[in-house]
Amino acid sequence: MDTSVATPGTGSMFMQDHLDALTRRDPNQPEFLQAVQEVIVSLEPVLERHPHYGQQRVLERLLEPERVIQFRVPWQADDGTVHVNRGFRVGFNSAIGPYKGGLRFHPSVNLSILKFLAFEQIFKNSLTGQPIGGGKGGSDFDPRGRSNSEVMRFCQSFMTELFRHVGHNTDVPAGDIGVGGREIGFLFGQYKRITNTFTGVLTGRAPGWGGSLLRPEATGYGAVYFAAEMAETQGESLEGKRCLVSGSGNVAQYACRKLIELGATPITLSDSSGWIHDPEGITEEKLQFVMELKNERRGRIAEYVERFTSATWAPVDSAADHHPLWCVPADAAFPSATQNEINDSDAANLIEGGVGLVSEGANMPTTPEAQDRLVDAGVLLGPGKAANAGGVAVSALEMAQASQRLRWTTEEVDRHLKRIMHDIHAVCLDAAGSYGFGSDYRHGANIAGFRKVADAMIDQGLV
Ligand code: NDP
Ligand code: 2IT
Repeated sequence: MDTSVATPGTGSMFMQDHLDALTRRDPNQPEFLQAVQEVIVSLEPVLERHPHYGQQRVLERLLEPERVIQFRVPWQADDGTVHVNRGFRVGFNSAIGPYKGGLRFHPSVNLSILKFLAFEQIFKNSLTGQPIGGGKGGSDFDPRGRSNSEVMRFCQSFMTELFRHVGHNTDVPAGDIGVGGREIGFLFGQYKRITNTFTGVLTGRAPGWGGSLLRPEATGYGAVYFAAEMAETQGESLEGKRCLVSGSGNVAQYACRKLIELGATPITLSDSSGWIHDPEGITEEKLQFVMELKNERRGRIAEYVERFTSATWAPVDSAADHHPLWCVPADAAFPSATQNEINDSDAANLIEGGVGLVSEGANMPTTPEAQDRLVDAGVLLGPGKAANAGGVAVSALEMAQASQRLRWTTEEVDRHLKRIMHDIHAVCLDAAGSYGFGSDYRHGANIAGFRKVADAMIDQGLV
């Protein structure tokens, strides 16, 4: 199907043409279309001011992944039963570096979700200022309730196909939902065995075998550093702020830790079964319990209230039009679970509850309508592409350390992370301001991320 648009040009009609063409081509990829729409609305003034982007059809080229790999992942459970899952890797854009982005293991994984994540990763990685392209991958495998041996066999089978498509100079995966240190270990072991090489092909490795210190912490810490930067524009800090955090995995845990360190008070956490509210605050001691519960015992957040009686737990009603976590009165919110977890009703509840700042630890956690509502109400909204870029930024630092065969100290990595988050914040505001979007971080992130990649694509010709 020819999906090219009539004449390269600019304007809302031109942007709508792009979306219509994309919708005709991929009608069953709602998450991908949503992610593209969010970016496209920012680019109109950019294409107007720089007509060569249109003449070179940069947008059409950018919207099509360079490559999409799908493969079968057969594996055997402990009880002897045979299972078959789908594996994917999307290499979306390599204009500024090797594909870089996480692997997600979750039953909901499909091509639409991975294309949205890989597409966003292009802009996020560009914003970090590091030489990394955009990619993402994963599987519809559900690690929940599976033994370590089952997870190992699954990871080995997954890598037995993936190995031929990745490499430290080609494509460097890392973790995302359902993929943490345990899975990275199993994946790395199999890659090393098959290829007879010990390289920096995956990030998020343990510090004892090539990982960077502070990589596990980086996404959550970075989202809080970004929030602190946003607060500072109002002459404020995070100290004393009551904070809503969703999720209870990697990003949520380390967002909580940094909030506590900075004198703020996280008061909620969640998982896909329910959520907890601890009005007395989640302290470092309580967080240690959550980390042991989620990372070692792989239990449910409901257990929190058995241990800490100051808190309440409630189940999630997936049919409800809002999530009660976002109704709790607070000053700031850190959505750190999954995409579209804040809808328009949730946004109204956040505003009603006094939230003045939202820093997106998750990828695309806020629906477009909810984003508009928040921004229109004057809430500072740090988009995931910018606010959660700390994770991939420290992954790129891990790549640098692997190339140097050196390990930096925690302090050194943290200094880089803080500087990178500071720079991303500044670049977003600068780009938003220069293209007429005031201080709207969403447009700033899209524009600054886009320009660097677009220029690189033009420099490298039609490839
Ligand atoms: P984890 O697997 O460590 O934790 C995910 C958490 O979110 C769990 O509490 C999980 O609950 C919950 N969750 C996942 N899917 C859903 C769902 N469909 N509905 C409700 N709750 C859900 O993942 P991470 O913390 O690494 O990732 C969280 C978010 O942050 C994702 O959007 C990811 O893309 C993003 N991100 C992660 C980075 C990283 O470095 N890890 C970097 C940048 C962004 P349950 O256990 O019940 O499934
Ligand atoms: O969404 C993300 O940025 C990640 N899951 C981390 C990617 C990485 O390569 O560290």
